[in-house]
Amino acid sequence: MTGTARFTLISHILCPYVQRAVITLKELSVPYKRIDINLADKPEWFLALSPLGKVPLLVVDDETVLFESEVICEYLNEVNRGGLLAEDPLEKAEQRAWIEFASSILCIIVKLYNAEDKTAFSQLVDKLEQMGQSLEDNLVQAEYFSSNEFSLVDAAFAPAFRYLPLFKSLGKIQFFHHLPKLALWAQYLLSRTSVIEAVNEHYQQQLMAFLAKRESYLGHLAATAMNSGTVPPEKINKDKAVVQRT
Ligand SMILES: N[C@@H](CCC(=O)N[C@@H](CS)C(=O)NCC(=O)O)C(=O)O
Repeated sequence: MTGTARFTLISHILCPYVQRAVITLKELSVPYKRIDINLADKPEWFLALSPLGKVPLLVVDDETVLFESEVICEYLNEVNRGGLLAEDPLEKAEQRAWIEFASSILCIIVKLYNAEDKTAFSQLVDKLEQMGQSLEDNLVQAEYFSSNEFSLVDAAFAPAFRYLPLFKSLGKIQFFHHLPKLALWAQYLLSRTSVIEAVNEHYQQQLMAFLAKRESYLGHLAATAMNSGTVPPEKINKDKAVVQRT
C-alpha cells in the first residue's frame, strides 16, 4: 500500500459501516485516501489485511490496519482531539451503548434485504418500529442525538437513516412517522454535509441495482420498480431531506 495520505480507508460503495468512518473523517477534516473494493470478489491483498474479510479497514501510515467501524471512528476522534465523544466516562459509556444500538438497527436492515416474503418483511419492520420507539423515548429535543452538537452517535445512526427514503418508496412504509423527535433527528442527519458526502452521487441508483438482484421480497420490489420506472433513480437521487425548524 502506497500513498501520501496518513490514512487509507478500504471501502465499499454501499457499506453503511464505511459511511460511519467517512462521516467521522469529514467531520474532523482529516485527509484520507479511499479505495473501494468489490465485496463479491474480494482481492487477495484485502483478504490478507482484513481479519474478518470485512470493510471498513483503516490503514494508518501504510502500516497498521484497524478494523471495525466504531474502533476506527473512536481512534480518529481521539488522535485528532475531535470531541465527538463525551469526556465523562458514564456519558461516554451511554454513547457507546447507543452506537451498539445503531449497529443492531443495521443488522435488521440487512435482514430486511433478505426477507423472503411480505410476512417476514413486515415482522422486521415492526421490530424496527419498536427500536424507533426506544430511540424516541431517549432522544432529547435537539438537533442531534443528545444535544445540538454532532457526535459519533450521530455518525453511527446516519447511514441507517439513509435507507429510509428508498425503503419508504419501495415498500410504501411510513417509517417512524409517529415518532416526531426521531423523524426530525433523521432529517437533520440526512441534511448534514458530512453525511451527504459520505456516499457518491450515484448511491441511490447503485443501491437500487444491488437490491434488485436479490432473491427476496425487497429485491422483488426493487426490480419491479426499476423495470416499471415507477421509482426513477433520478427522482430518488434528488430526494434529499429538508429540515424545517419550528
Ligand atoms: N462490525 C463491522 C461490520 C462491517 C461489515 O459488516 N461490513 C460488510 C459490508 S457493509 C462486509 O464487509 N461484508 C463482507 C462479508 O461479510 O463478507 C464494522 O462495524 O465495521
